[in-house]
Parts: sequence; C-alpha cells; structure tokens
Amino acid sequence: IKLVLATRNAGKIAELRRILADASITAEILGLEEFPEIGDVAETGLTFAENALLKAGAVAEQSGLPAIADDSGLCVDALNGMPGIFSARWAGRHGDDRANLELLLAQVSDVPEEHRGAHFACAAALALPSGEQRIIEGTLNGVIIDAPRGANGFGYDPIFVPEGESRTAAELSAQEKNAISHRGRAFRALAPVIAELLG
Ligand code: ITT
Repeated sequence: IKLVLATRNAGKIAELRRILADASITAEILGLEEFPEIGDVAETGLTFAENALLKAGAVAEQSGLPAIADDSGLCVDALNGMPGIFSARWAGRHGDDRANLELLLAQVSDVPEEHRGAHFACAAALALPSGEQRIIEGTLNGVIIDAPRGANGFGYDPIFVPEGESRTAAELSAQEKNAISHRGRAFRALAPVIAELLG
C-alpha cells in the first residue's frame, strides 16, 4: 500500500516519516518529488484544517493514491493568534524560516514575560482518491523567548519553549520533540484512521 506525503517542507518530512514509522504505519511513503506533474496547491483556506484538507485532497486526486498533509503554524497570544496560518510566509518570502523568526522576535520584543504565551497547531489530513477525507488537530503550548537557542527542528523551534520544559523545541532531540509536539499528537491520533482506511 502506498501513501503520498503531500508536503515540500523538509523539516516536516523528517518528523513525519519518524512519527508514522513509530505509529506502525507500514504503508510505503512516497514524497512529492515522485510526482513532478503535481504543482503547488494554493492554500486559500482560513484555517489549518481547511488548508491541510486542500493539500491532501489535491494530491490524492492528482496522484490517484491516498495522501496525507500537514498544515501548521505558531499562534502567539500577544499577536492575537498570528502568524497562525501565515507562519511559513510571515516575513514575506515563503519558507524563509530565519526571516520569519527574526520578525516575530522583533514583534514580541516589548511583550513582558508573563504575556509570552503561544501555541503550535497542526492539522493532520488524510484524503483518498475516492474523495473520502479525515482531519485531526494537535497543539503544543509554550512561551516565546528573547533570543534563539538550539539547532534541531525547524521554523520557530529556536524561540519556543514548550510548557514544562526549560529547553527550546530546537534543543530537544527529534524523538523528544515528536513525543510532545502538535505534529506528533495530530499524526499519532490519525494513524489508526490511516491504518483502517488503507486496510
Ligand atoms: P507544506 O505546505 O509544503 O507542507 P509549508 O512550510 O508551506 O509546507 P505550512 O503552510 O503548514 O507549511 O507552514 C508551516 C510553518 O509553520 C512552517 O514553515 C514553520 O514556520 C511553522 N511551523 C510549523 N510547525 C512547526 C514546528 O514543529 N516547529 C517550528 N515551526 C513550525
């Protein structure tokens, strides 16, 4: 059985391959590089769930195979939940993790420690070529710190300290991050659904 991973984000791909393997998903995972005819899917939704379903649905339809997608982001309390669904292009250029992180740091620089709350959110979508779809969300609460620390993970990990931790998400091992992360939670919950629908 084959399953297409409908994302071009290298950080997500590494985490998802491990999360799915640990959740005993035995399907052969194909990357989008195996489907050069599939272009970028416009993320026109207003929520993580809508965008994850748009990505998984388009790839399932165009590949003729079951597909999973992740739409995720960082929601900062002091910024009214932004960057949220705009996390990947917060500073303008899609996927410029360093610029996004620097802009966010500048935006919270005046926010006092007690108001530094934030959460990561991930919507995990499964779509079948038949049109059948499933969606499950996961979150990870934490705080935004003043300066980046750590070299693991991706995106905003160096400035995010998960609740109950003293290290940033970028100072956790991949295994430690997956155990508590928004993505780990969402896709571990989706795993039995994948197993059931793929048979
Ligand atoms: P695909 O659409 O191809 O999956 P993308 O990077 O465009 O890749 P999103 O629109 O879902 O994906 O944006 C997710 C952004 O949110 C990502 O670029 C990071 O900046 C941030 N993000 C999501 N999960 C994260 C995590 O676990 N750690 C750090 N940053 C994360």
